[in-house]
Amino acid sequence: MSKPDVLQMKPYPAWDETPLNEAFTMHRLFEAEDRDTFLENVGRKITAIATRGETGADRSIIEACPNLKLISVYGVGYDAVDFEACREYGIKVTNTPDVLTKDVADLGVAMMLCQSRGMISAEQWVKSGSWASKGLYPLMNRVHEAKAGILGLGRIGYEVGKRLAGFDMDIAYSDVSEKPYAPDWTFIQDPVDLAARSDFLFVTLAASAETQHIVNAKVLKALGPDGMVINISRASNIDEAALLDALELKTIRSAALDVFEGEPKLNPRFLDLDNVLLQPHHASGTFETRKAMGKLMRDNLTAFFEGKELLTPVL
Ligand code: 8YV
Repeated sequence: MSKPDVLQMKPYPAWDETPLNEAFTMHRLFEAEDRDTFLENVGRKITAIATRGETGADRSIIEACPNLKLISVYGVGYDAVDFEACREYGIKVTNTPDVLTKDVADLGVAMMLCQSRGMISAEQWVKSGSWASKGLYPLMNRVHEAKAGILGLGRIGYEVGKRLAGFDMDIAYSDVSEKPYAPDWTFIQDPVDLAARSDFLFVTLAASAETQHIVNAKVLKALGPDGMVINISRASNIDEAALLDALELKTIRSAALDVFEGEPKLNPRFLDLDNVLLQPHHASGTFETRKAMGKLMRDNLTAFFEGKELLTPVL
């Protein structure tokens, strides 16, 4: 029996590539010399796409595959998938929720601690000999008992909050509505008001057209010169130009960022800053989680080809 044809947008680790190639005929778009010719040749055969969170599938890809029925995303975020085109052509979309939640929360909290206590430059202080020549490292900022704001109390935001509670932080959150599962945390709907009472502002919202630049110049002004912003969601949730201005002018204290507009290329202004912690979009990047994400993405593909119910549909 011939194997189903799947369009693969980007590479996966070997432990995913092997079972994918065993079960399906994978058409590797990222290896194509000429993307248009490649799609012209295989487009009609394709009924499913395997993609990654930050890669998604845009309208041009969707329209190049007229028999497409499913887009299976390796990632919880599906903002890079053109939902309008999917609705128009009746295409289903799945993602990989839950399996990555705790890793993303772990990294967000680690970024807060690392940046607030200046751990990266403290290591430089040791390695460069400054400890011996100049003495004690400059004092940094306390985390425990500080005020934390969580913008978006979904799965990841909630796990961030649970961890922050362990540091006796005073936790507030903003979302479209008050969450019954967070009775001990203060609900503040307006992001500006949330930022105004926060020392640490976590951005944990699922990105969409509605959340675009939700952290804008006004929010950053409210966060103020003692505030830090931590973004483990998507770059589009923050007005990056306003953030760069705030960091350069030190109208906020610092930022810890795992995501960037146009990543993996960064706005060069970030590279000159001494008040940022820059991470390469790896919040879900542990062996355990990536293996679970790969399996869930494959299981959705298998369910689809076997005519079974999709495990984690988002459309
Ligand atoms: C990426 C992500 O999918 O979950 C998401 O939405 O962006 C990430 O987990 C990951 O970097 C693999 O490409």
